Amino acid sequence: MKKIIGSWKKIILVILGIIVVGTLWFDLYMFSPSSLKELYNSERASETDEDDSLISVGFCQVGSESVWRTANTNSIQNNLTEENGFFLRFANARQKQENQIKTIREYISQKVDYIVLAPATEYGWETVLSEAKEAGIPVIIVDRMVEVKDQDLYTAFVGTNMYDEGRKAGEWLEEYCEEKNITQDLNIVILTGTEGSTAEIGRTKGFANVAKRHREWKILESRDGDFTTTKGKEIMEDYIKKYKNIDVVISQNDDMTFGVIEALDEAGITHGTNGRVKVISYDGSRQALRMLRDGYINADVECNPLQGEYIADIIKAHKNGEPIEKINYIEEKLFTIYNVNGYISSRTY
Ligand code: GYE
Repeated sequence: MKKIIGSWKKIILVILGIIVVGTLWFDLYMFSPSSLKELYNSERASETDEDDSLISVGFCQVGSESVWRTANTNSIQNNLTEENGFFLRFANARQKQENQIKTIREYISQKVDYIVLAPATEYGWETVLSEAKEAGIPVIIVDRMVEVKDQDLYTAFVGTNMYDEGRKAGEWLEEYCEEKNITQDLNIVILTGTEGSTAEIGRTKGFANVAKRHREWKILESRDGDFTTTKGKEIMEDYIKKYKNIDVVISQNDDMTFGVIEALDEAGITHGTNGRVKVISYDGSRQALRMLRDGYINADVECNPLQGEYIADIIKAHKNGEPIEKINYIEEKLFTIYNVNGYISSRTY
C-alpha cells in the first residue's frame, strides 16, 4: 500500500514539474522580443494590407438571396480588383438593414475612400449616410435606391430602373391580350420582392400604372416572397389552394418564379406558352431564359446585375475630379419566346 502511495506522489510531482516548465517556456517564447515583433507585425498587417496607391472601397451588399445577387456581387468583386486600382472590403448583410448600418459605421471608422451600398430597403438611411458625409467619405448607391431628403447624402447611383421594369411587364401583358384577342376578365396574382426595396416598390408601381388602364385585370392578391425560391413556392401553393382560376402569375424575380413553377407542376397546372397560367418573371437569369425558351415562362423582364464595371468607372472618374452623372441607369431588355434564343449562350449567370 505504502509503495502505491509513494509512486502516485512521484507521478503527481512529475506532472506538476511539466506544467511549471511548460508555462515558463510559453511565457518566454510569447514575450521574447522576436515573438512580440511578430505579433505586432501581424496586427499591423491586417490594418495596412492595402497599398496606399489603391482606392479603398467598402462594399455593403444586401445578401445572397438570389442568382441575381450572386452575379451582382461577382461583377463588383471582379471589377474592383487590385489590378484595376482598388482595395475592396466586402460585407454580406444577410438581408438586414441593421447589419448594413453597422457595416457602414465600420467602414467609416476604417477610413475607406469610398462606400458602395446596395441598400436592402429605401428608407432609414439619413443618419448613417450623414455620418459618412461628415467623415468626408463619398457613397455610391448601387442596385436599389435610398429615399433621403438631402440628395447630397450620396454621390451617385448605379443601377436599373425598376419602375420601368414593372411597366414593361404590364405592357407585355397588354400586348399579349391584344394579340390573342383576350377581352374577358384576367385573374392575376403577384409575388412581390422584399418589402420596401426599390425592386418591390418600382416593379409594383410600374405594373399598377399599366393595370389601371384595364378594368378587366383583377389583381386577386399580392404577397411578399422576399425574392427567394422557398417563399415563392410557399406563396404559390397558398394561392393555388385559395383561387381556382388564376390566369396570370407575376413574380418579381426569377428565384421566386422557380418556386412558383414547382408549385404549379406539383398541382398539375400547366403554365407558359401553351399552358393555362401565364407566367411573367424578372431578372433574366440563364435558368429562367432556358425555361422561357422551353415554353414554361411567358416573359422575363431583364434586370442587369453586371454593374461592377460602371461602378469602377464612376469611382475613378470621381476620384480624378471628372464630372459624373448622379443617376446612372443600366439598359435592359424584355425577353420573350421571340427573342430569347439569341441571349442564352452568352448569359454568365
Ligand atoms: O431582382 C432580385 C434580387 O434589387 C434588382 O434583388 C435587385 C433584386 C433582383 O434579389 O433577384
